[in-house]
Amino acid sequence: MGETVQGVIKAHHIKARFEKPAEYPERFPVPDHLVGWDAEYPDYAPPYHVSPVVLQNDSSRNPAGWADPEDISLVSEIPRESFSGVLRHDALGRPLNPVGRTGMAGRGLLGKWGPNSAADPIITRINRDKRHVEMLAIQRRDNGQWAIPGGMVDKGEEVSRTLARELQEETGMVLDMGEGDYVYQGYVDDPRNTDHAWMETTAKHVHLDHETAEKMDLQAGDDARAVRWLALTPENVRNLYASHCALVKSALAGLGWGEHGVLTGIDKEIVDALLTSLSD
Ligand code: RP5
Repeated sequence: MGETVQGVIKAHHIKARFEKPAEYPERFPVPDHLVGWDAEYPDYAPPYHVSPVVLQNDSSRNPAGWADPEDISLVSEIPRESFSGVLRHDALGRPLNPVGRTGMAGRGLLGKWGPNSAADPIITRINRDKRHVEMLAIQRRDNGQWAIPGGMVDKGEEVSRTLARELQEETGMVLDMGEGDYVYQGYVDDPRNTDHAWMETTAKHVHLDHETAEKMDLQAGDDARAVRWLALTPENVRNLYASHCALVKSALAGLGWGEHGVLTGIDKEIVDALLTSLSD
């Protein structure tokens, strides 16, 4: 049996060790064999970082703030589990990253101690003239990388609502995400992750026929520098933000074909060619 998308993302945990937002200090080095919390690493001394924007939104000081209190003893419900399963905690009661060490302590740019929930709407179409699969993508303002137009789940919000809301806010596209296929629910290898705060997501996929996709008006939202139908060349897929490469591969591998599926003939050839080149 091949690896699951969950397995691929957890096995890598690369961006959470080797990338970081500009405002973070350098991450403490974490070699592959010392990632897991059970591996002895007595010299491990990651810098502590919490972003000023997170402190400004500390809900124990600012009633309108979106972030947990910096003082963890003031957090009413410290997460005990997440999509990644039952969580471990350190001696101070802080939840520990379920994949392991990241070389950074504190929450960094993330508001919640433990899992920070996002939703990722994956919208694809086939461009038969260019023989490309294309994905509706945004260019992120924070680092210029191309990404699925996902975003954070608001407090108390249903994930299906987040998927449609983020899609509309970031790209202008109005779509019922209830129709989509579930692709993934779990940990994201995000460059903002720390030992005590990390991204998790729910990803759903909708494949549109070219004509329907052409009719949609696109408009980049505030968080995006640009929005476009991005040609999914192997290079573009590999360079997507965070774990989006693994999510897109899984979405495309799940596309049905033939009598009851979404793809027929030439479309299937185009998708299969991309998946083959991505498996090299
Ligand atoms: C990634 O961050 C998720 O996969 C999602 O795409 C995104 C959500 O964060 P923001 O775009 O709101 O910064 O980990």
